[in-house]
Amino acid sequence: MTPQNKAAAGRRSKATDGSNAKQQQLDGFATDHAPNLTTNQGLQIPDNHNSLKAGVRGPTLLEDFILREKITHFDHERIPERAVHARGSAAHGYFQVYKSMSQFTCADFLQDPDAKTPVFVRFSTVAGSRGSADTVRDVRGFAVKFYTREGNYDLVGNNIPVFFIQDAMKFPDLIHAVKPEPHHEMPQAASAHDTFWDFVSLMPESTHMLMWAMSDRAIPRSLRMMEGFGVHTFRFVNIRGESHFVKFHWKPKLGIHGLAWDEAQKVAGKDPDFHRRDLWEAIDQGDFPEWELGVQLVPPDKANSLGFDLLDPTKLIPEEMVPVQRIGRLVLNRNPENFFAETEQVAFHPGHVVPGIDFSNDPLLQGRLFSYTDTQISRLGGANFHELPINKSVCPFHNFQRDGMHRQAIARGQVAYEPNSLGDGKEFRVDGGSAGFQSHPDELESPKVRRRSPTFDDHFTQARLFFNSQSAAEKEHIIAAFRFELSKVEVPAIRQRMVDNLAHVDEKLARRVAEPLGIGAPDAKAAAGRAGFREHRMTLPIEESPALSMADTGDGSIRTRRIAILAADGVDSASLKPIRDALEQAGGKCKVVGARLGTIASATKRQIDVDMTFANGPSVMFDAVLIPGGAQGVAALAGMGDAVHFVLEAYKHCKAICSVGDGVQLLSTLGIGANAQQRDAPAGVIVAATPVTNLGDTSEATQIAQAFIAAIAKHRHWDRANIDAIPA
Ligand code: HDE
Repeated sequence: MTPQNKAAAGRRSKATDGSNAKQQQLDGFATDHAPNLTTNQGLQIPDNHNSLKAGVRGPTLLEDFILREKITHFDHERIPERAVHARGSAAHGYFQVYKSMSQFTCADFLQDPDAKTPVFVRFSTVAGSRGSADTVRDVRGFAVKFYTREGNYDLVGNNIPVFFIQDAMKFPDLIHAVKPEPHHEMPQAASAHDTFWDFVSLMPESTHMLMWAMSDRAIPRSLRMMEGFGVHTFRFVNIRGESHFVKFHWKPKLGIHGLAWDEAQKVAGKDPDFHRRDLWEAIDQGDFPEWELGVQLVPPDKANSLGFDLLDPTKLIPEEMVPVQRIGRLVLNRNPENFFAETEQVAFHPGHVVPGIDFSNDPLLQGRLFSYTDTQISRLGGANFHELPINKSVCPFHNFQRDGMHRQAIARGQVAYEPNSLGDGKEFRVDGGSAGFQSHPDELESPKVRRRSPTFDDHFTQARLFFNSQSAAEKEHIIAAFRFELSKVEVPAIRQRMVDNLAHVDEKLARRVAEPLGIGAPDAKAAAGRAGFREHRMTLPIEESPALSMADTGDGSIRTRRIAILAADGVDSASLKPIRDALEQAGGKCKVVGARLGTIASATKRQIDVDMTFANGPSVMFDAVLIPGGAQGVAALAGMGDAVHFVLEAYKHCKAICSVGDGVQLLSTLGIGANAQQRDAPAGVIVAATPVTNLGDTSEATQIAQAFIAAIAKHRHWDRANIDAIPA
């Protein structure tokens, strides 16, 4: 057990709120380092370095069962990766409801505000392989397993509230199109290639999701800074059998933040584990990520008056039409002990529900209900994956399912069927009754058809709503993302088809996207003439939904934000220290970055530790940059290409930058500072040319630090002018 997990386990073992139920169960399976080595049969191994040979220089003997066991086990160490969502990172935690939701659902874990339900949450990218980079442009999976007292409940969602397709029938086609192309297995973990855009441009129903996928939602700054959504409409059912339609949301405490696209691509090379590391470190350092669970509730008699079909997974319910009620919180407070045993072997399934939660007839959800058990059987090697420690419910389970690969339970007795009278001498029959899970008695009487409902026909109104709701900078990012992706498409007709479709979202958007792509102007008419295009127009009571924008979200804190302090020999420690202290007090994580590890000497000959180098801690690893004063130190930085690149790149990626004393000069020289009067500094650039000695005056330093903190808390200054002119 890691020291941090040990400490967490110690805290939890005293908890009486239920939050430790899963941990206690997992502890029963944990193994620790032992002072000797044995075979899998428990036989002690005296020598783990040499195989059994016919003489020291002779051939290895087939008899060496110890060698054979070790190598055979190794040969079978790998299991198939998930067909989608292969790359993931996970953590343990708990969920706690704020107040009883009994009016709407009888789900036990949504009743008692004093109870904490253990959870395991896995985040993932969709298209890439297990070893692919974290920061690729992609949808993120957000899968939550609640270990409730009534059985496991899985909310298997994404960080985008809609999906590319409306019917499960198209899922294999969608995934085949986005995965690396089958003839040469390229590109890895990227949608920017012909087959993806060929498919989606022929499927106008994907347009709304494409708007989200081209937004900064698809390149999150951190897994801790993403929303989550159940996507489909589900049902809440209360004890009286009354039902409400429900959409689930996860709202991150830290706000919703993205990377710059250039940055995301660079991070993919500099640290492919960027998101995994960020999640691990935050939890390890006690900065537990937190989300609130939100629900949008729609009574059945209101479901048909929304202007769109609740069963259509390419539509969301604007929060301005049905507010999101925040009903509880999710806290992730413990890293897994073993990646394979937990993160890799966890098996989610949208069909894992508890009494009080039921499905809707969304045809995408209905297909998922089939897929997930099926995929686990091949991925985890048989039907007994529910017995793996991470998947086991914390409440007892029993039935007459028997045998199969890797069965763990030893079912005692003569009886493996129902009804029976031989189990414990009494007749045992489970045949109706009002206990346990009851399917909502939805009335169904319609002809069998293989058709799409006409109420699913509008493919553009909500795509437009999303675009209209974005800030100016967010709109620019979406346009740039479409341009980038389509520029990678080799067949011009596919690029053209896509911009023709976009003309139905927004003429200007389509024109701007088309401009650098070497194709004709967007042709809305041509799009309308193609197969798959639907005319239906829905009427929404709103034209913008501010809740769809990522701008200005979060609690305004800088907790866990990474700040680089660029320094070289001769740095002015009098300006560095008070600002650093203030940043760290506000929860920022500061690292001194220099040319080499070890220490540097300040202007007053103090030794300052260097935490990272320009090579191993480039600007894309940070949220903000501080350049302290000190003439000699700043002159040294100005002469280092890596340091200059660091500052320019941070500027181009719209990060907060603060420079004091002589540091100000560096920014001016690079053309990204203030004018000679220290006025008109670009957005998010804090300059204070105050003489170094005056910075010993802490109130001045505090003021500068506060301005810097406010700039970091804004996340990025996307509206910063002239970034295109910056070479980085
Ligand atoms: Fe999945 N999806 N999916 N999906 N999905 C899988 O199940 C599938 C869909 C989602 O961290 C697979 O265990 C079908 C929507 C997440 O382990 C597989 C359809 C949403 C994860 C599968 C969908 C999701 C998966 C692959 C359309 C958002 C990762 C491995 C009918 C609401 C869970 C596995 C984890 C994983 C099938 C569409 C979310 C193959 C057939 C929509 C977060 O069963």
